[in-house]
Amino acid sequence: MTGIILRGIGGFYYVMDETGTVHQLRAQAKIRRVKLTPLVGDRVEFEPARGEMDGWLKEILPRDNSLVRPSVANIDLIVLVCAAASPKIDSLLIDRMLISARKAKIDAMLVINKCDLDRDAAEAIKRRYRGAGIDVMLASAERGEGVEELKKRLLGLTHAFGGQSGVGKSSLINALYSLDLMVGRVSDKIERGKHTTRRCELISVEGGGRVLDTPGFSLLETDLIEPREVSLWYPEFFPYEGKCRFSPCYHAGEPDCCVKDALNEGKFSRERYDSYIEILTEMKERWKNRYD
Ligand SMILES: Nc1nc2c(ncn2[C@@H]2O[C@H](COP(=O)(O)OP(=O)(O)OP(=O)(O)O)[C@@H](O)[C@H]2O)c(=O)[nH]1
Ligand SMILES: [Mg+2]
Ligand SMILES: [Zn+2]
Repeated sequence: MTGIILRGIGGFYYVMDETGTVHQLRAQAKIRRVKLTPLVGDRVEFEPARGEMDGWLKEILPRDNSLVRPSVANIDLIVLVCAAASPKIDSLLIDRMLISARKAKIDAMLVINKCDLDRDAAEAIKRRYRGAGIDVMLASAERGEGVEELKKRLLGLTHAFGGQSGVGKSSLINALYSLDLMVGRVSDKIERGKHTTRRCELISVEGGGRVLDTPGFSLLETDLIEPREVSLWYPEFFPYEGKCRFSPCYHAGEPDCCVKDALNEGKFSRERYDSYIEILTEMKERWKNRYD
């Protein structure tokens, strides 16, 4: 039989077949041997439980795509979530997630939640991503703002929510689909989420789509990228690529650099440029040491 993994806990995988029945399965030694970790969203072949006999997950079918963080497979869209305030946005984390999604050929969008707390901050975040090649939407899960519009955008898609802990991923999913997922508090002093959601869980929703709530995270290692290719992950630079005096140009202070000129003319946000420089610097270092 074939099905799709909804979640995995304590060595068991919960797999839904075509009729909607959910099976509890263990992974066969063969899968464990090839060190291929089954992911939520994986399409699999399995042998259902019979009487006293356990059910077994036998084969992971080829993936359309997969991500490490959140760890999921076969999604149509990743909904990156940040908060206008509390917790403060970790822009570099969002930019790293954008690169990971683009590399995995997964469509990404950004939802700026908690607009009710600080509308100006939300608008400032939105401006930062103009030209970044993604849809950006403002929302408040608390007030229901932006929820209907977001729901339309997500209709029929298998979509995963990802981002820092405490930004309101589970709250948004609850508001979108009238669910009752567990929601945590943001601690007052350090303004950090409490890692309320502990595992990925795929849920079927009205309209034929599926939503995946995922645990918040704050660290993300970007895959090694050759330094001269880092700029390819910043769509803001595309109109200027190849027009600088030097080739390749890292757009990091070389003379007659069209990207730097465009930055100074305000064609895209300085914060995005700063995040580019930060990732570029990291990649130069890692590239140099790549055989160590
Ligand atoms: N003011 C305000 N608070 C919100 C909003 N959305 C969520 N919250 C609050 O933010 C806190 C964290 O929400 P969660 O939905 O648990 O956040 P999460 O992103 O799922 O966090 P993890 O599961 O830890 O990754 C809760 O106290 C929510 O009530 C919003 O739009 N406005
Ligand atoms: Mg959550
Ligand atoms: Zn340049």
